[in-house]
Amino acid sequence: MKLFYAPTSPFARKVRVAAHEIEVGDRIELVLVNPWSDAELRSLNPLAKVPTLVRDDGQVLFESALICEYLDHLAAGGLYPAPGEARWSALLRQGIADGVNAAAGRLFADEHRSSNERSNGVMQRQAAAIEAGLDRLERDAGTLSEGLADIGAVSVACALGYLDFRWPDRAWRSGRNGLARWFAVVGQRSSMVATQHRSP
Ligand SMILES: N[C@@H](CCC(=O)N[C@@H](CS)C(=O)NCC(=O)O)C(=O)O
Repeated sequence: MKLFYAPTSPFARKVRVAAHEIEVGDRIELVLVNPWSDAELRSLNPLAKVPTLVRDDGQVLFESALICEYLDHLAAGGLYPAPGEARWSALLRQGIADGVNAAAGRLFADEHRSSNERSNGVMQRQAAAIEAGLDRLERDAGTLSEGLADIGAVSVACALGYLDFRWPDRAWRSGRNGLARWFAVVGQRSSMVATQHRSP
């Protein structure tokens, strides 16, 4: 399989961390691309976004949530609890973490636009989504898996890692001791260390 990715993408990192945790990483060839300019990526995925997975049979999957579920199915990985509260909680966490990442990505991009190309109102809305999303995750931080054993925990770890990458000085840990303590542990896992963000 080939995974088209960018080293700055928290969604691509989520797939890579999940693959590592369920031990399917060695079946994936990584293809580094710039999603803004890569013509092959556009030909595979009409949205030209990373992550995009080309399966061994040539079929193409995109959307990190789908790719993670596909890999988990291939590897019988167990990142998805059976239908019930544990599953709803894991998928809700994935949704919140992905939303935080989407807001953080837009905010970071806006911060690098000139003041006449950006809207303060939109930027405030993205910042509010990040803060409120983190507060919501903090509420149940005590039940997050320290083994990154489900897709919710993988997703939350990648969202926190992305904030540290984009804004090393942003005090997201302040008032969020549960998330901070948890991330200090899971951030050391080999899946997280092997997939650290870096500027291309
Ligand atoms: N919902 C998508 C989001 C993917 C996404 O937004 N990827 C960004 C990089 S973090 C991207 O490829 N952006 C390029 C673009 O928007 O053209 C997923 O979960 O895979």
